[in-house]
Amino acid sequence: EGRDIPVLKISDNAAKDENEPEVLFNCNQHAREHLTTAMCLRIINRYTDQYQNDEQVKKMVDEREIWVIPTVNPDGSEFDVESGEYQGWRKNRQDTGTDLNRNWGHKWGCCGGSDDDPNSETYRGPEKFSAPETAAIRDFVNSRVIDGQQQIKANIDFHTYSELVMWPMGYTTDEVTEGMTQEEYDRFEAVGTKMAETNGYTPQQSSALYITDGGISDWMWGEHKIFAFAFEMYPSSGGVEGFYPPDEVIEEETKRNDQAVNILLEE
Ligand code: NO5
Ligand code: CA
Ligand code: CA
Ligand code: ZN
Repeated sequence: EGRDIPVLKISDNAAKDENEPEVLFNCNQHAREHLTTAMCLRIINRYTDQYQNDEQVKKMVDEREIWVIPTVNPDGSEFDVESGEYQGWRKNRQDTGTDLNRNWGHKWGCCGGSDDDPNSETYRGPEKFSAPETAAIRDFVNSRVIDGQQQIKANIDFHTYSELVMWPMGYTTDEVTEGMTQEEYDRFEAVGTKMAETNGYTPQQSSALYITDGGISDWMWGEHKIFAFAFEMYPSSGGVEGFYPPDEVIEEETKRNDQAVNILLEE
């Protein structure tokens, strides 16, 4: 539907492309997962408002360049709320909708972790990057390759719900696979576990939940070697109402990830 996908940059000299590690946080690939949008807004507020007050925030703003995309799926997100009644909508708004987190180009459609039926909730689209949303973010991430070096070093893609910290690969239950050595896997597991110790989520390889192919983290790592995690936020379980917690939980459940976000920026 042509809505913009905003991307914010937070840094001490934001107008300059400095020689500092870049980190990307993105939220709301899935339309109904509104708590994640609040998560990205918290990251933005914390890394701006707390610059004077919080040593760690100041250090990371000074020594990193932080990119935040609060909504990857603005059309779907608007559709989910516009009637005044929640629609339980997951996908984008292209025809019957594409599941953006099955449309990324690493091992797209390879392994039974997505659907070729346009009516399915996990429809992968007619080809990789057929969704304007994934294509736009692909182009942005590709544009951060400078002199052959990807500037973005780490990423968290926020979802709801199940309270999980997940790492690649999603398309296979193998730990070691094409593009993932044991040493690399061990680092994902170590940092994922360390982050999970701070928010009380369960740390696991993405495929331990279920197999997904065409997911964002597999692409970030598989194509760019970006240290990419996906978080499933509050609540830990539930039905469709799990996507619509009351606004009273926003502060607590976004704050819950402050330390994990700090850890990824450090790493
Ligand atoms: C995600 C994760 C496996 C990343 C997905 O319930 S969710 O749809 N938020 N889970 O299936 O893409
Ligand atoms: Ca830079
Ligand atoms: Ca900086
Ligand atoms: Zn999701």
